[in-house]
Amino acid sequence: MADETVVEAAARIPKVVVVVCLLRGYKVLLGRRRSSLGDSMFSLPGGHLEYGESFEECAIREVKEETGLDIDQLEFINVTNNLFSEEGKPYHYVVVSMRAVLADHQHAQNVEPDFCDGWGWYEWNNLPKPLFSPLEKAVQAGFNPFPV
Ligand code: IPR
Ligand code: MG
Repeated sequence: MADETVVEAAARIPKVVVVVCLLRGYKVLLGRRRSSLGDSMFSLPGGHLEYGESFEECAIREVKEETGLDIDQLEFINVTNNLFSEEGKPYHYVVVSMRAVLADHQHAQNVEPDFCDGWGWYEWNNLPKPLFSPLEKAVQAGFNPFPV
């Protein structure tokens, strides 16, 4: 398309992100996004897979960058293909979901306040609204990060 901007063209390239379900009891850690994409919506910690990273490495790095938490013993949950739009702009994300169980003494810090209002623990059966599109879609499809 002749009139397409570089930013618009980049948005049409599918991207891989790794999100992490940090579990404590029957709660999960969510933060309210500060971003042009999914602003004010509740989201799992996570972000873009960098060149050469494993899913585990990406999960550990993103959780550290965003919450200050050190996590290990990560488990792969699933991968979903997400095509959604925000204010009419289409986005295509392949979302890899991982999980890790957190001990009581570990506390999340809001390391990137420009990108997140803060982290909180939410009961899986009483999640806050609105959820960010990929998470909302997964929940609607019956996604449950807790081990059976
Ligand atoms: P980064 O890499 O900045 O943490 O990405 P993000 O959190 O803005 O995006 C990850 C979620 C996808 C689905 C937009
Ligand atoms: Mg992120």
